[in-house]
Amino acid sequence: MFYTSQYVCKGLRPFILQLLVYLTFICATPAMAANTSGSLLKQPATEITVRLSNPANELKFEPNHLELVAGKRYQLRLTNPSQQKHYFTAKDFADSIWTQKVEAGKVEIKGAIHELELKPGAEAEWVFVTLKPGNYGLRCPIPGHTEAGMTGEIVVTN
Ligand SMILES: [Cu+2]
Repeated sequence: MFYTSQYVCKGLRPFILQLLVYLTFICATPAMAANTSGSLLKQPATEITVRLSNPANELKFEPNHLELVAGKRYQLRLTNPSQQKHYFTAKDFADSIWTQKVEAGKVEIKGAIHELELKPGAEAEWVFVTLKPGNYGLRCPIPGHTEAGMTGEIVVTN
């Protein structure tokens, strides 16, 4: 009887060790993920300003080429110094990032954002963390604006 239980214990030991390793792995993974996203959110944001058109009402983004790095936090300030409304539309880009918030006036919007419309003189701040490297298109979809060159490119590198 004594020998039997000792034998069982010896046989179980590697299994228990394996189970412990497995459980540690399961427990560590969500904790590590939470830590990673926490530190991504805490890093200082790089500020970038993009103007939608200009006081001369030219149909373009200034600048129209953005180079970002994946895994970094950005504060994208959008302004519209022209006399008509414009859109900042970069749907694939918006799908590839994690939006922390958009601030416009006294309103702070949380959650996924796909497109921003800026009325003449408006300003908005989009705070996000880039996740997926890629080349993403930017445009203003108001009829005639994309065609006139109100387009741009957002490049996210590793
Ligand atoms: Cu426009």
